[in-house]
This record gives sequence, structure tokens and C-alpha cells, in this order.
Amino acid sequence: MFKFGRLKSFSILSSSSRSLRSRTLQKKLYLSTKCLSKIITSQSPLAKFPRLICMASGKFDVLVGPKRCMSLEVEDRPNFPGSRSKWTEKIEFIQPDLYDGIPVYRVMNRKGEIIDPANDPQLDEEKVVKMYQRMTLLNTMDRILYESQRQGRISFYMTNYGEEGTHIGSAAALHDDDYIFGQYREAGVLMWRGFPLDSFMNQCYGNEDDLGKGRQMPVHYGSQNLNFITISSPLATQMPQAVGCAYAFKRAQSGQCVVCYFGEGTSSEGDAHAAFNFSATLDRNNGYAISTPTHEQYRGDGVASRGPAYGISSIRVDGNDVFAVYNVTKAARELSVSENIPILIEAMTYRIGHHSTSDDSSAYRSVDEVQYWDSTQHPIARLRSYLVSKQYWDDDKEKKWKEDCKRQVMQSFAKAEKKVKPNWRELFYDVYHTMPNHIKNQLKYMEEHVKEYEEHYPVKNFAKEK
Ligand SMILES: Cc1ncc(C[n+]2csc(CCOP(=O)(O)OP(=O)(O)O)c2C)c(N)n1
Repeated sequence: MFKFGRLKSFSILSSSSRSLRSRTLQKKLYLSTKCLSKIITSQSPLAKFPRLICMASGKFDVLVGPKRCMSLEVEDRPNFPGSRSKWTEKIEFIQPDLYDGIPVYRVMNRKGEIIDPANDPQLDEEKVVKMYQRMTLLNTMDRILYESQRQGRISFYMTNYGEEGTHIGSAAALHDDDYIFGQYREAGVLMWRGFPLDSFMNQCYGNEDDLGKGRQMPVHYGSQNLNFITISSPLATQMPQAVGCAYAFKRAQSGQCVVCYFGEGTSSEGDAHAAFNFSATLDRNNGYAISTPTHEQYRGDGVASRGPAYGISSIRVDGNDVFAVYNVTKAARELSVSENIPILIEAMTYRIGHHSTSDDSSAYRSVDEVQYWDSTQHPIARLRSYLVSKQYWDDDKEKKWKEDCKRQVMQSFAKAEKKVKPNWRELFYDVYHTMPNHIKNQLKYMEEHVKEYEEHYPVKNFAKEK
């Protein structure tokens, strides 16, 4: 059984139609080609549609199953396995900078106005307001936790400034039972799913109520209930894991989908390539991998241009346009689940904050550049303009919501700060399902040591053993 190529390999069909005598026939051919392209894209066995193919294949260039459909011109084409090429007698190097680049899909302009009403996802008032509230709550939480790190109250933090549209737009288009493999700058996705502020704060404080039992750096969230896999610091490790999980879903035909978020810098890691080769992904291109700007990271056209080379359907979207991200993620989810194929989404955005609290971005980019993105392209400002134009939002609501947001975040923050750390023995648990002897010995040694030198350890700051 032969597999089909993608739509592009069939462009020859429309040119062959020119040689057809009647316009009606041309139209018929066009329609069957259109319908074929759907079949072809879904990689259905060609043998099922020999008639259609024969009709359309006056100059058809792909080997087909049934003998009677075989193209007469097949010997004029190279037939190396996996290739869709033509022969050429010219030495012509493919110049990566000679084409226009992959276009960026958008729904709203920079002022938050819908460009083509047909693309407005027409979400109801409750949902769009919730999207706006989650984006602004995330922003408020970021401000307070960033400041708290600066005051030495938590050890580390990473803000999500400017990327709120990418988080909320994609999260709102997914199903709750879809699995998320994040990098570290996707707190909004978790917030959309209902991760409480208390849990964010407990994690950043690593206190006794932290789901990760205080073993991870701040912002390394995870939630089994919300199908959000715990973040790990080494870049790109989530990518092959996500692909493995997706493969398990595919085998189980569970109808679930896996979304893997990663930065454009991360897609230069070795693990990323292994994952692409086997996969489905969502990339956030926020302009910088710490101090490395995107134009230094890539000679080519960003991340999306790599997709076709791996045989992945790919799309680029304005990550600051929450509706564009929503539409693209929804369409990608449908396609991915119905056809069992990976999709690569490159969400173009801009990291307004420093990379983390260990970074000072003024060392490698200008304040004017940041100011430009903050003031002209901010996803929150755009969505707010939309809400106001729909009369879903006004200054009064904004004022009340801002106060409410701040109060909620401050309350959670104060509670988390007061809690003690998890019992220090937790350090030894959960490494193995059954604790092996060498870890048991280490635990015993530590217990004796702490008992002997208790006055030198801040044991009162840690929870008692349960
Ligand atoms: C394997 C590995 N190498 C290097 C690092 C250090 N590091 C942490 S974040 C980062 C930049 C990643 O940039 P990007 O993927 O674009 O994400 P962004 O931080 O911009 O959201 C680097 C190099 C790491 N954590 N893991």
C-alpha cells in the first residue's frame, strides 16, 4: 500500500488541468483535486480511490497502487525512497533567505480590532472575560512574586510578562484531559486549568503544602489532577517525554492530545530534534533565549520552517493575539486528534520581563525595545480593547478587578510565607518506589547527625515528622 504525500506534491494537478478541453471538466477536476487533497493529507490509502486519481492524473507524478493508475511519466522523475523531487540539470543552491518567510496568522490588529469578522471565535462574554481575568491575574502574581524575590523572600522567579496571550489562548482551546508538558514560562496554562493561587505560592515558597514537597526551585510547578507534568530545569527534557506520552495516547486511541511548550532557544537542544522527528509541539518564540536573540539563534526562518523538514504540519501565529492563538490551537488539536498527526505551532511573542531573577536584560537589549513591545503590542491591552468595544468591560470593572486581583494574590502570598518547610526527611523519599538500602543508610546517618547537632540546624522551621 502506498502512502500519500502532502498537498503540495499535488500542485501539478491544477497545471495539468489547463490542457483539459472543457471548463466543466476543469471545474470537476478542481473539485476532485480539492477533495483529494483532503484525502491525501490524511494519508488514506490511494488504492481506495483509483478512479478519482486516474481522472486527475494526466501528468501525475506519484507512484500509485493499482497498476492502471501508474503515471506514464514516472521514469522522468527521481524515485529515491522518501523523495518528492524533480530532476534538474542546473547547480542551484537553495538560498534560505530568498523566500518571504512563513506568514503569521492573526485575528486582531495591534489595537485589538478584529480584522476579518469571520475569524472572530465568537466566544461568549463569560469566557472572554475569564480569559482577560486570568491574563491579568497572572500579571499581578508575577509582579508580586518578582518583587518578593528581589526582597529576598523567595530564592528565584521567572515572570511571564508579554506572553499571557500565548498561554491563555492555547489553554482555552484545549480539553481538560489533554496533557501539558511545559518548559517553565507557561504558568498561565496552569492558571487557566484552575491551579489555585495558594498552590502557586506554596510551590514558590517550597513550604509544607507544596505539591512538590519543597524539592524544586520556584516556578517548577506540576499538578497530577490538572494533567500538567512537573517542570524540570534542564531544557528540552520535556520534549521527548511529551512525544512518548502522545504516542501512548495514539496507541490507546484515547482521543487525548499532548501539548508540549518550549522556547525558541530550547529548540536548538539535541533532545528537541529527537522529539521533532517523532512528534507534535507548541513553541513560544519570545525573541530571546536569555541573552541570545532569535536572529542569532537561527540562520533560517525561526522554528516553524523546520517543521516541514521533519514532515510536521506547521503554522506561525501572532502570540500576542489571544484569539489567533485560540483559533490555531483549536484547529491544530482537532487535526492532530482526528488524523493522529503532530502539528508545530510557532507563537511569535516577546519576553518583556528579564529572563529570570538571575538575569538583567538591560545588558543585552535596549530599554526602548522593551518599552516598544510593552506599549504597542501587549496581549492584555489588545484583549482589553476588544472587551471594551463589546461593552463587556469598562474602567469601573477594571478598577475593581485590579484591587480584587491584588488582594487575592497578597492573601495567598501571606499564607504561604507563614507556613513551615516540609519535614526535612522528605528529601529521602520518593526517589525510588521502594527505598533501597543505601538511601536508608543515608537517612539514618542524617537523623543521628541532626539529633546530635540540633542547635546548629533550623529544625523548627521544618514540619514535624507525621
Ligand atoms: C540543558 C540546559 N542548558 C542550558 C540551560 C540554561 N538555560 C536556562 S533557560 C535558558 C534559555 C532558554 O531560552 P528559551 O527556550 O528561548 O526560553 P525562554 O527562557 O526565552 O522562555 C538557558 C540557556 C538549561 N536550563 N538546560
